[in-house]
Amino acid sequence: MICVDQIVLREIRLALKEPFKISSGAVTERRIMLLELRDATGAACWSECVAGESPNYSSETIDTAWLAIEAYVAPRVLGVAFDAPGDVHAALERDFRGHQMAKAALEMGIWGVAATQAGLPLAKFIGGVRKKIPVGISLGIQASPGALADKATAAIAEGYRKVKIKIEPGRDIEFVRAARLALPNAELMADANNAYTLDDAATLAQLDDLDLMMIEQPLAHDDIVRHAELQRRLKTAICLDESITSLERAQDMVTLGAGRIINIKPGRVGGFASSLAIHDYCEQKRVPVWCGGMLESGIGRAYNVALASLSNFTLPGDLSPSRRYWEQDIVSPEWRMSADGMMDVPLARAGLGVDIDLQLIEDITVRRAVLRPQA
Ligand code: OSB
Ligand code: MG
Repeated sequence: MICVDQIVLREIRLALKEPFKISSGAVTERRIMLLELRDATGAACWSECVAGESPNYSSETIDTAWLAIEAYVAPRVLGVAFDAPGDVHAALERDFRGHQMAKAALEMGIWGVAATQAGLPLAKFIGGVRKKIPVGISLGIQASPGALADKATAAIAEGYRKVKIKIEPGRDIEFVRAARLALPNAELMADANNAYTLDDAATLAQLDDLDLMMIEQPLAHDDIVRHAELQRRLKTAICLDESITSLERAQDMVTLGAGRIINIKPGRVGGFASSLAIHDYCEQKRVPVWCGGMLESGIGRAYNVALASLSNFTLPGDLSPSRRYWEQDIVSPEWRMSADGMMDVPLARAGLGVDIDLQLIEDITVRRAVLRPQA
């Protein structure tokens, strides 16, 4: 049984080493919401909300998520006894639409608390089978094809097992081609973050000659049907990211042939129970999945790494090591990648498997709230 009796919300500021630009916007400094959950038995765990500063990825932002957690998510959890963490998702979905990232932040924290309570590493607790995970890098939109080719070449030299290239109209075919010419054998893919419409099908079909593993979310953020039409016109596999917000949307993708691969981000689908359900469904349908990233701190990374240890996470995830994003991460040890592009799943201790740098977090906290059960 698990019963959360206190949640501390924090907003921290963490500057990225370099700006990250996608088709719908750029970010230079992350505003990150952290949660510290305490169970009535004293077990505690941290979690992270992946909502960004502006609503360019999904409709959520850190500010909407803060409000949603304070006003709607936390009251459904605080002082409520759950038999198992797998029960929390349904309780948060009942008569409560949307706000997946807000819900996920708390739901995942409860999985973390439960793993800690059970004395198991989070990966083991959720049924993970991998000891290490293949790592890919997501490269933001660069100034020129040559600059992109240099970054991609450096990433492969560092050991990354996949390079994802952000594209947008006007910065697509020539950019990806430059990377392909520089790296004839590398695993490359493109991510458009909704920058195209079906009218661009002929442009996107030019990517078919560049031997990509997949093209991620070319069309609208909530579209399935048009992706199915586009997939019929492309040889390259479509991978959906933004459109998959639940198990049902994953089923729709498979049923309609709207894509052949899913990028699972637990924050986007409402947490771990939903991620596990999508994972299991995809495994049964022989649809490979991989773990996406939202420029998480080391706390969010712990959850993603645990999730990516499940059996059907067969493709490299967007799970770059701490050093790629931050001068100093808020956990220790920091997340590292080996020279052959693998990240160890922490299996030696219960819970997240990393220590939280509370002093650093205190120093960069700009807002804080303590939530307790209503009297
Ligand atoms: O579409 O996968 C995406 C970051 C912010 C918003 C959307 C996306 C991304 C990434 C970053 O690609 C991947 C990472 O965390 O390294
Ligand atoms: Mg994406």
